[in-house]
Amino acid sequence: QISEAEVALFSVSSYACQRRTTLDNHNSNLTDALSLLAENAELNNEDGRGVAFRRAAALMKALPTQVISMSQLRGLPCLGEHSLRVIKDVLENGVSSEVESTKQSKRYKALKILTGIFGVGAKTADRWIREGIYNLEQLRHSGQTLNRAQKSGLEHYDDLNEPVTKAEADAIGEIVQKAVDSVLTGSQVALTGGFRRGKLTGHDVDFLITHPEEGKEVGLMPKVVAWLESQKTTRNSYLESKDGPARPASNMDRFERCFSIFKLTKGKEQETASHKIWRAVRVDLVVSPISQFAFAVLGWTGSKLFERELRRWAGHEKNMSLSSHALFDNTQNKYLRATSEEEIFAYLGLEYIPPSERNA
Ligand code: TTP
Ligand code: MN
Ligand code: MN
Ligand code: MN
Repeated sequence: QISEAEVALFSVSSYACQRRTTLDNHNSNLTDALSLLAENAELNNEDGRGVAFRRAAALMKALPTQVISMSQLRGLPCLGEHSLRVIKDVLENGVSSEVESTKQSKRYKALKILTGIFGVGAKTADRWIREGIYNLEQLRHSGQTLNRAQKSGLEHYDDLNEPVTKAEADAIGEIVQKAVDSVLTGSQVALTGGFRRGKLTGHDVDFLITHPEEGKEVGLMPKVVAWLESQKTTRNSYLESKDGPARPASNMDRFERCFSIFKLTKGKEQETASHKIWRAVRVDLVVSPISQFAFAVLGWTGSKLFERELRRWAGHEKNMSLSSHALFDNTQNKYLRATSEEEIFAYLGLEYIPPSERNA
């Protein structure tokens, strides 16, 4: 038994954007459990619960050592009654009974499988489950009408559920750069998302595209997509996109964006038993005007929780509104211009946190 005086105590900010969260996680047994419950809540459209579990998981990720005793958690923020119960279960029994029963549940398994299809969200999956569809086989034989993206997602299901490696992300980056160079000289491509935070694998590859001359980026996305589509005969090509190339974006933000699937030629060493010489990879492309570029880079680098916490900090602590386009100061009633992420953190009164420490 370890006495209370011997256990390490932690002092941690309640805002993830005030913490340095690297990929070096000392409590993955706890964060895996909390993340699974967060995911389950999100899959069931229980957003409040999802955020609560995400915040608890993010707090545990930020702790500098492994937690071995509940007494170490005293006074820590972000840990609600439910999260504490899950943590206690894992510390005492090695696993959380709630996590184990969730993992085994027919509904959770079906939601995971169905939302694993590109273009299928929690609402569609729920509707299918209510119609008795629990897996891909049942979906294929159900006569459900699938849109183009979903058809493509089903066709490339295994590829798209296999993690993307950094090497593959770099290869995709070269293709995107080539496409962008071909349609508008001087355009710039920046890697965002998890790979910018130093992750070694991802579920997709995220890129932000801009041009140093304001306005030149208008209409760039459809041109880039057309170029990629024209490469159908070459070894690397573009397969399908979810949002039409030039369609106005959803309510998330107003950038031209394209959630797409690329066909990436495999290196010799990666060729599989199936002798397929290419694999499908999810790629997100976003175009931003140069005046908004710093905000877009910050907004698309993530993690999702880090972004959420930045916006919460801005609103609650600074009376400012932060988006992937701009920062508005409600007190001064004006937009604050920035050309770097460092400037945005400074406006927010936050110590600069580099991408590799935004893995909340
Ligand atoms: P994701 O690509 O979903 O996540 P990720 O790159 O952190 O992790 P993964 O390895 O699983 O791909 O999103 C990256 C960032 O993009 C995320 O922090 C928030 C932002 N984002 C938006 O701003 N709008 C959107 O519609 C989406 C999907 C993401
Ligand atoms: Mn460490
Ligand atoms: Mn990503
Ligand atoms: Mn993405």
